[in-house]
Amino acid sequence: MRLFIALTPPPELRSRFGELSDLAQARCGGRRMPDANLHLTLAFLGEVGPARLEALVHWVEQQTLPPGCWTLDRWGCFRAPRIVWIGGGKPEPTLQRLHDRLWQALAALGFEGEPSRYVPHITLLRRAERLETRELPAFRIDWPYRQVELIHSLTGPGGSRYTTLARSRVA
Ligand code: 2AM
Repeated sequence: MRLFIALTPPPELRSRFGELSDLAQARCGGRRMPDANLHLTLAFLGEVGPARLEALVHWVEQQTLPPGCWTLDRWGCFRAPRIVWIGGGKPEPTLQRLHDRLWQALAALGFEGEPSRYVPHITLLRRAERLETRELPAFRIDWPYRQVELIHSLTGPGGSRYTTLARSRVA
């Protein structure tokens, strides 16, 4: 199973991110992510077999996060996969610590693959035709978060379908 650990936005933020997706698509073209799929990946785990899945679910369900708030105010793109995203203009130390703490624990559970540089982002468009984000309107969204989710990604012809398998505890 293809798995990742992510923060998922509350409904009111999903629709604001969706509005930004519409603006981005009008300018950049490409494939817009459905609002229901918008998320911030903290750890992409790749293919995970059933034996490790059980340990992972158990571990996620035992976690309680220090609550944090991520400020999004920046458009960005990844050129090779032609992704347009939103993220933070400033590094977010709480998010970085959460990412590091997750990967420390994941390494102890036998997972590898921590990226050398973590760029927190929410993918809005894939296969963009024009990677021109400079003239898109300025925005600022504060996203308070308290919980991570372990998510299963099933890729089909119509895109990815996400299912939450476990949630951390809320303090
Ligand atoms: P992306 O949006 O930048 O592609 C599910 O695929 C999530 O895991 C996405 O948020 C994706 O980021 C992220 N991810 C990180 N590394 C990945 C990889 N090597 N392959 C696919 N998805 C990856």
